[in-house]
Amino acid sequence: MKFTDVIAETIKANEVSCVFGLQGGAVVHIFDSLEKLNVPVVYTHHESSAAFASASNSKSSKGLGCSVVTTGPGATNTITGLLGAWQDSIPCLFLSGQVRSAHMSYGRPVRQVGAQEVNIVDVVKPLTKYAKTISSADSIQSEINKAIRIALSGRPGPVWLDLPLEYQWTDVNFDPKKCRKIAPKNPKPNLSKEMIKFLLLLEASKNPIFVLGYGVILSKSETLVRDFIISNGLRCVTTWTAAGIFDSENKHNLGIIGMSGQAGANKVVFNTDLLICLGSHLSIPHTTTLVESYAPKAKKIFINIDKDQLNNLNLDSDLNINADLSYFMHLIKDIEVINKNYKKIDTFKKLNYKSKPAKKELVDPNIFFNRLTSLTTKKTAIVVDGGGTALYTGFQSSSLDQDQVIICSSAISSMGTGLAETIGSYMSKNFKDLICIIGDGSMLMNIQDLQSISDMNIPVVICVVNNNGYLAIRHTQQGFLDNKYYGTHPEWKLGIVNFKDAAKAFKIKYFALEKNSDIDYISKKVLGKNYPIILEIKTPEDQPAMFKQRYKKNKDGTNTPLSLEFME
Ligand SMILES: Cc1ncc(C[n+]2csc(CCOP(=O)(O)OP(=O)(O)O)c2C)c(N)n1
Ligand SMILES: [Mg+2]
Repeated sequence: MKFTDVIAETIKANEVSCVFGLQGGAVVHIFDSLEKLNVPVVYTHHESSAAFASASNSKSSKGLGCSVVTTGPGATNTITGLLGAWQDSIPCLFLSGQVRSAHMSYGRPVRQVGAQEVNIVDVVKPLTKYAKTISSADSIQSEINKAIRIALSGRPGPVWLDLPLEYQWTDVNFDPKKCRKIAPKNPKPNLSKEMIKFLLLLEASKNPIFVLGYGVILSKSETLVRDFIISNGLRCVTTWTAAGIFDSENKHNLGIIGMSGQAGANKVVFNTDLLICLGSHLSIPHTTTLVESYAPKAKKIFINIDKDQLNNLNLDSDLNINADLSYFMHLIKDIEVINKNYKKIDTFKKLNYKSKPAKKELVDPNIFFNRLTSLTTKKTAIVVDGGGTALYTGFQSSSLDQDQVIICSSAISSMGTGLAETIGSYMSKNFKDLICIIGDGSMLMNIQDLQSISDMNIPVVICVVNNNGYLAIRHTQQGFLDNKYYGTHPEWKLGIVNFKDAAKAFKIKYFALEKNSDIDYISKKVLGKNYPIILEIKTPEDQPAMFKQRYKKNKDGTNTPLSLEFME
């Protein structure tokens, strides 16, 4: 069988719901084989979009993501998306076309040999679990199987295979038995010692709080975790992207923690005597840099599949359990937890949302987004772009139903991810409706993705928060640089497009929301449609986030950061 047909057969056998990529001389054979086999392929207008879309597709389909890109700049254009997949632990297979082996610079003291050639494997190695240039055509089946197994096993993450051109049309042996769906391989360690300590800590705690991280979703343990917490009358908080595990309104769920999280949920963490972190290592964006004083009254337990991560926690830990979370949950699922009291802690939940329009004449993005998301159907994916207001509003104001997903490349928090992530999530076919929230500045960073959204007629409401440029950065310039808004405002050398004109250029329907009193009417008008809509939200140029970490002003003019207990 042709080498690239083996690749296509393996991608199909692994139930990849869509491949994202962009053409080039070094990948035409791969795309041809995929198309021949009717594997869904979306051709994006930038390789960075292909990478973001494939990671989002993996998150939304709970399966393997896949990108195909050409040699040289095609490959390097994926790096930010690759970094996102690496840091968010998303299993993605990246395939790059390469020049012929004889024209590769690898191992030679030169910068380039072949046309548009780069030794991509050395570039991506630090951001992948496995990266290899194929060096014999016949090894393709075993290499691709190995790469997929590594991507899915342990703490998931991206893998990369680089495919020299001359192999791509070679005929290779094909064994249908070897071309199959690869299952992750995770050990089931003996945890008897750890379990005793876990049970003692749990028993001694008056008000244990479970912190649900993205590992709960990656290990497909949502139901086990939910059932355990509900049946034992326990309470949890979630990290940003784990927010869809419970309804926002569910009494067992006390909200989203972290710097762009909610005030009440953060207060919960500071008032418990035990934190049980499931699939979260409590990264700095969740704790702030004040790690020594984070949740000082609480003993801390971390259950994580990644041993290296457990050995490099930012916080002091009382118990580390190195295991696959679904295995751990099976071990504890029949335990009965008694005598817990959440009377005081439950009162903090009401601090999670405050609706107070900052300026009457324009729209408060928090009131808008809370209302819009509360009107959505169950099968909605909420895509939160990584820049500025979108990030804060998306997490602080979303009203979520259980099993809705919040898609966000939260670890990299990169501007301009949202549109591509919308495309990736849509192609999972798991969501009927999509909402994307994105800043005006971030939208311009990857505006080419509107062409794909328009061509594919994706049923998404793209909520563009217009505050005339980069508000998040203006806040910093205001505080530290005497209001000199270089590069963050149209009067300071940062132009912003007219979104109504842009929508027209991409043949997408456009609405504007200009005042709070229209929120209900416009929200109902844009939801539930079977085509894309750009909804421009006109917000004040100085709209503050609903909650922020606070700083204490010192007499000498310096600021001291306060812990998230005092977020407001
Ligand atoms: C790729 C990338 N470059 C730079 C930044 C730094 N950054 C964070 S927020 C922001 C401004 C985002 O502007 P916009 O999308 O309009 O959101 P706003 O802050 O105005 O709400 C910038 C430049 C980033 N997060 N990602
Ligand atoms: Mg902006």
